[in-house]
Amino acid sequence: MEEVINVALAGHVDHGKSTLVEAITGKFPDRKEFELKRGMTAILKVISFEYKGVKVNLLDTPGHVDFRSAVNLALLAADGLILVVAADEGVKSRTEYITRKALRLKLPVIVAANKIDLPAANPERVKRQLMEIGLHAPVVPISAKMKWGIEELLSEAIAHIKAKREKDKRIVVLGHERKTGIGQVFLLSIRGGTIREGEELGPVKIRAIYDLSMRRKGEARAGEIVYASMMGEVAVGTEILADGTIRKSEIFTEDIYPSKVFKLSLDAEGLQKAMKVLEGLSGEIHGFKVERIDGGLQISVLGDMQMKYIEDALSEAGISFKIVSERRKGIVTVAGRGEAHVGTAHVEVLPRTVPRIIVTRYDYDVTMDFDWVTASTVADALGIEGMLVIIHRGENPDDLAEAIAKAVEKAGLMEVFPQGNVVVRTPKVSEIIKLTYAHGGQILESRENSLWILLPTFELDSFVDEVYSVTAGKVEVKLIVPPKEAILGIDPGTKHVGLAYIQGSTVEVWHINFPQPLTERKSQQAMMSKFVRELRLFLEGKDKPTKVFIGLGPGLKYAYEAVQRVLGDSINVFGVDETCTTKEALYLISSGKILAKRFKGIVDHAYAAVLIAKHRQVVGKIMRVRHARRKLETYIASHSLIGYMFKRLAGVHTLRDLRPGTYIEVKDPSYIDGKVSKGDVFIYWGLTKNGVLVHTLAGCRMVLRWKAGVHPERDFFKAFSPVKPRT
Ligand SMILES: Nc1nc2c(ncn2[C@@H]2O[C@H](COP(=O)(O)OP(=O)(O)OP(=O)(O)O)[C@@H](O)[C@H]2O)c(=O)[nH]1
Ligand SMILES: [Mg+2]
Repeated sequence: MEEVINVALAGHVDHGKSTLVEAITGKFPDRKEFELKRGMTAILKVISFEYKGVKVNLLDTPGHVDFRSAVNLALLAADGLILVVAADEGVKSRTEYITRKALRLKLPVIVAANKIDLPAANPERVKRQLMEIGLHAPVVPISAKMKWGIEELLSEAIAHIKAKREKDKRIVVLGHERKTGIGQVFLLSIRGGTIREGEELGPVKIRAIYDLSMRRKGEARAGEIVYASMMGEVAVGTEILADGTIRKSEIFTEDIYPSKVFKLSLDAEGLQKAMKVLEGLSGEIHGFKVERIDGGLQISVLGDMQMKYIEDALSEAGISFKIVSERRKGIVTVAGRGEAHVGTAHVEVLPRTVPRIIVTRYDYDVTMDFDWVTASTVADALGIEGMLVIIHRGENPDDLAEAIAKAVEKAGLMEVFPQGNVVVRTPKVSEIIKLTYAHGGQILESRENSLWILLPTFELDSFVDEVYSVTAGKVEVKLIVPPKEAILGIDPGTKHVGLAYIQGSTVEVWHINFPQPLTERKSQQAMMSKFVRELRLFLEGKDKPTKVFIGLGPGLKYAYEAVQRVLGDSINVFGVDETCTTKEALYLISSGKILAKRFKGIVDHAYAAVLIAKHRQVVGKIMRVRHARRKLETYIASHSLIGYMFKRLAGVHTLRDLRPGTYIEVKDPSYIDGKVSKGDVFIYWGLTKNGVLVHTLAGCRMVLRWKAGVHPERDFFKAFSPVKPRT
């Protein structure tokens, strides 16, 4: 049989993937009206051609973020990737996203630096930018439009991308569509094993197999992508394994949670038709959800562009509808724009629709957009994702945290819906599958009589109720608490690096001192060896971390490199910006709450890592966050690993006795203007004209204002009690 290789084409929107397909095969792949109208690919397409005796399946993917699930799918079915980067624009957010995924999957990558016919094209810069994010791959300068460099690109691809045939049977469901005269067919990528007509594959049975030109064939082997008509249903993104079990591939489901909800009003007839259309669409675009509501439909989508696709499809089917409301959900973004100056810091936050925070730091030597780095304590505490934080200036982490919180508050934002895991064991599996989809859930794995399901937590209650009712109680339902992950936190300086290893409720920290700064050219290699050696030592005998959080410090790129050298490049690395965590960690350590092996150069990001790990359990609902800063501090205080304990400090009854730096606990919040609660603890620094200057335990400086009529001297000890940490 001839050799088949599957090559995914992916990259940022408009960087020229589809034009490249045309340059290679002579056929422009976009066909849908939506696609042609907007010049944008929306659905995954497989285009086959022969090159030097090898059959190549090209998987053209959309670049727009709302259709990202198609990229995830293509990577699942690919032996390698041609990463298309417009050389005039360089590496953009989607380029980095795809690069990260490909590195994780260890896919061979060839970079097509496209549009070199444009004067601004700079393929060298593309190469450099990709190297900075860890991709060392051949870069072939091309112009898809002028058909330059196509031959070079193909021979490079054939040389590097080899057919990967898995031993065990594995079939990935890439999509489904209707074909005239046949009905529904599924697009299947056979990654391992062989399938034959008449065969039962888990929940489905294969009726007929067709090649991509719809020619009937009796069987399909590993490496092929074919259509199949089947009895039964199986969702896009599902993998079917040798023993008939099915699972939702993690790489397909991750990061495609709906973020926006539209309500449509429709009449009864329109509603029937719309449901049919939407069912069909689930084979083309993924990640959206539909629910019937009073008077119409509620559609959750990944973003506006996906909604446009749905609207177009409904209109084309002659269905009239009206959008009556739209709101954000799930992945949340900052609604507006906020800017704040605090002390040394000047930050800006901007809305962003991708589910991550991008932190750009102009004042460090690392100036790329940290698309691969993504988290911040601030965002965790407030449950915001999808904001862009631009730090223009700010050496002091406290100032930065305060400024970010202020800017976020100005911008107005919402909270996140988390997901929960459930295992349901019952013979009535198909009923449960229906229920799962009706509740916006996903099947992660299914085995005989049990299903492992991922559900939005706010659906859990009603889901479980309905599970009991459809199974008449003959069911076992288990909620799963995610395993205790091991997390590595790194605070990357250039002369001192802090390390934290967190697993469950134990935290261990370590500190590396470099005799010469990491930035010093001459000694860099020796310092890096020291870094790698000590990191290895630190991790010895521990479980391998599943996530690494690196602070956005000046030594970031060295830390990243050391992590890759010790843990490999498939590890998930996140960046944490510097917030109120230093003092927090110091506090925990000084009160013996963290097992410190050495004290100097304490690991501030350890704490951020703890918060971020916890974030996944945060329960939230749509709301505007008011008092962002206070919320942040409360969050930090209430989510601290062990919690703060204070007891009364005896012998302090007058302001003269109250030394700056003393902890004070709010006794009666009614004296204070603003939202503090009884029991909140601050660090006292003095009185201001109309309030009390304090630091929060998280290290943020603030003034607690008195309510009108309060007499500071007389009322201070009615409002606060001096306390000291209980050790
Ligand atoms: N000058 C120049 N323009 C190009 C080249 N390749 C593509 N383009 C143009 O870039 C635009 C986008 O091209 P597409 O091929 O649709 O880009 P895409 O990456 O498939 O876009 P999405 O599918 O939406 O992500 C079109 O206007 C193309 O004509 C090139 O080599 N040179
Ligand atoms: Mg395209």
